[in-house]
Amino acid sequence: MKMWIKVALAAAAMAALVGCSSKAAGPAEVVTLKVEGYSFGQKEIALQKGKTYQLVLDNKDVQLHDFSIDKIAVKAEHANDNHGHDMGGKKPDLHVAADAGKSGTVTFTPTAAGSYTFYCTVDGHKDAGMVGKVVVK
Ligand SMILES: [Cu+2]
Repeated sequence: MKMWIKVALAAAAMAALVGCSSKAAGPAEVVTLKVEGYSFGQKEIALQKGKTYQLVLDNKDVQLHDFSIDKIAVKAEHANDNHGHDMGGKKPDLHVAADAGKSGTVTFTPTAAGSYTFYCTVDGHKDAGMVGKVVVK
């Protein structure tokens, strides 16, 4: 009986901790960008300067795609990892790739307001429509 109560209390404490940590430790706002075929789920993404975002590239397609911005001022770790592909020889400031049926994540904080073009660096994909705009205010 006592054991049961302990378990219940532990569970309650865990729930409280989880509830807390998601608020305290995670100022990052999750932005999910879906990819289906040669198309991003959103053509425009509005962000706030100084705020931290976790961008999730959710690739529902049958081939690798990425999200790239050539020039953007961001504070981030591994923002321009090549994720194992060559990015068409480019070195974008912000980049995340996702294999077919997988998702990729990059966490970053935009540090300057402006309008930035995002696109997929895989050959031909930008021309096929994989392009959009990030607006930082
Ligand atoms: Cu693509």
